[in-house]
Parts: sequence; C-alpha cells; structure tokens
Amino acid sequence: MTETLRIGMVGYAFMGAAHSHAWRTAPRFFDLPLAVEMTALAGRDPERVAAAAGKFGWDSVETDWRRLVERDDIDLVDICVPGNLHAEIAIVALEAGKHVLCEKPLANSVEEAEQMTAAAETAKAHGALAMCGFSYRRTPALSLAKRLVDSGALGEIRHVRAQYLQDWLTDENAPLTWRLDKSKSGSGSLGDIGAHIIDAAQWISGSNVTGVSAILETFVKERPVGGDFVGLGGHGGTDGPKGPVTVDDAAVFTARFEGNAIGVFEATRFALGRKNAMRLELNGSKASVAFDFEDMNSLWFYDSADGPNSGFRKIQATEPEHPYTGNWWPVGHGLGYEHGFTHQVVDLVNAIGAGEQPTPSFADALQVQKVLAAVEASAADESRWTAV
Ligand code: SOE
Repeated sequence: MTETLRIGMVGYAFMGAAHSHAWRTAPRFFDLPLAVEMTALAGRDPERVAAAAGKFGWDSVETDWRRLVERDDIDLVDICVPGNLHAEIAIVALEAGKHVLCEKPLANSVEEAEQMTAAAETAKAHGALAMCGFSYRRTPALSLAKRLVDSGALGEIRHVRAQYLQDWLTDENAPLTWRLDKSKSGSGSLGDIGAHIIDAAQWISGSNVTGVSAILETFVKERPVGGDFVGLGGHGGTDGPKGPVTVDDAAVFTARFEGNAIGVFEATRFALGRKNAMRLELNGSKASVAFDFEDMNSLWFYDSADGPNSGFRKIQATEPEHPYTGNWWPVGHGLGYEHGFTHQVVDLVNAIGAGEQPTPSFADALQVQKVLAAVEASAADESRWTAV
C-alpha cells in the first residue's frame, strides 16, 4: 500500500492559495510515490484560518504554528508566511523530524539562512528533507532552457540578462503591507522578486554570482497604514495616517559569475504595464535563449549553427517531450502560473519518496541570500559611486 505524506501548512494568503492548489492537484495529474493528505492548516485568526481551510480543502486547523509542528500526524511542514517567521518555523520543524518546504527568499538575513541550512543538514542525516520554493524553476520553458544549457547547446555562457518587472506598487497610496516592512520581509523588490531571477540565473547558467555592484531606490517613502490590508497593491485611501516604507522599491545591479560570464539584473514593482515580466536571456558562444514569463509557454532560441538567415525561433515548450508537460493536456494546450507550484510539489514528493535531497536545497537558497546581502552592501557603499 502507498504510504501517505501528511502535510501541515502555515499561512493561507497568496502563496498559501498557490501551495494549497499544488498539494491538491499534484497527485491527480502525476504518479507520485506517496499519497498526499492535506492534514492541517495553521493561521492566527481562528475564523479566517477555518474559512481558508474550508475553501482550499484542508482537513483541520491550528491557530498556533507550534501546535501544527508538534502534531504526530504531520510529516511535512510547508511555510507560506512572511520571511521574518521562516527561520524559527523551519528550524523547529526540522528538529521535530519533519520535512520542510519553505517559500522564498529562504530568510531575512544570511545569518538566519545559515542557521536554517545547518538545521537542514542535521535533519537530513535523520531522513528529514528541506527545500526552498523557487517555483519558477518548474516552469517548463525555463526548465527547457536549463536542459539546453546543460546539453552544451549554448557553449560558454557570456551574458546573463535578468529582469523581474511588476507594477502593483505604482499607486502612491497602495497600503503599507508586510512586503514593504523590512522587519517582516527582509527587503523589497530585491528579495521578493529579485531573488527569483538570481536563483534562476544561477541555476540555468550552472554558476554562482561571485560579486555585484548595485543601486537600490525607494520611490515612495510613506504609505497609508491602518485598515485591514491583505494581498498585493490595492488602494489605502489618501486622508489617513501614513508610515515609512523601509524597503527598496527597485533594485538594479551588475554581477560577475564563476567562469567568465557577466550579468545585469533589475527587479521592480513600479514598471507600469509589466504585470509579471520575469525575463531571462543568456548569450553563449554558440547560441542564446530568451524567456519572458508573460509569454510563459514559449522559449526563444537562437542557434548560430543555423547560418546567416537564422533568427530567434520560438519553441512552444508545451510538447509531451518538454519538462513536466506530458502529464497535462494532450496536444500542447499550455500551462499557467499555478503549474510551477504543482511541479514543485511533484519534484519534492518524488525526492522524499526516493530519500534524495530535493532542489533547490536550503544551501542553494543560502547562496541566493548571500547575493541579496551583497547587493544591499554594495548599494549602501557610496564610496563606490562615480559621480558625473
Ligand atoms: C509579489 O511580487 C509576488 O507574489 C512574489 O512574492 C512571488 O514570489 C512571485 O511569484 C509573484 O509575485
């Protein structure tokens, strides 16, 4: 009989919804080595957590995450709360012998990420496995880009060009939610969405960032507080009290990678008209790939071997041969944002079933955290700025 993996999830807002959908859907479309049970959902507000559990299909609720972690009928703890809570929950869960899936960025500081990575190493020796949720790795077209780079099709990687552009903070009266409070989120656009492109760039190129030169900017210094603001963006009203935004609104940096590659990164939630433009382009000595999440089912590929009349060609990454897609629709009908989270669960459950380290590991996510910290240190060091 198939063994069961009993999930306990902490948090039920945007990421909680995405993860709930993934836990519900993964076993229905993929053959998994373990059955999945959505056992318990934790959140502080009894009414809201009960409503979320009913809506998303969790069997029971807890109003204290510690109670959830202590339960004997929980095998895996899925952390979908703001970054300031990641380290404590993950470490307690790993020490209790639970597997852990933790949303990105792994932590709010390198120190916390190091502690989490150490806890994950210790737990692994006892069979408990930890993974960080950089879900975009599981977008079929990006996975295909990784496959092409690994096959040597691009040759030596020279340029990495990465952008993550959104616009949900452009309204100056969008409320001061936790993503704008450094004590909760660690950083702004940098950690929220810059972390994704740092992870994707390092993963696909197969080399880590070794140094950066950065600028950060906060365009809107104060925003409406009070009220019951949840979610992204929105409008907080113009007459009430305001509080300080303590994170970056935009991050721009150049980078060097191991090997000879150089990179340019940009992360902002102020790029009007760009909704979820997570873009990546890699230029190698033989070929290039380019991707934009706003056209997420496609990967653009330029191969110099095609000769002088070649150009970028669009690969529809929806064929059964492409990563993950064979388990979905019959003839390339296409996938969406939520599928990356489902594939993340599939890969995690497969790794747990095989007793193997899932990726990205906490150590991989610690490397991203080090890049985030280097960007902040570089931006704060005014002596590196050359005035014109
Ligand atoms: C908000 O910018 C956000 O929800 C991020 O927090 C997610 O990680 C990203 O997938 C979509 O945008």
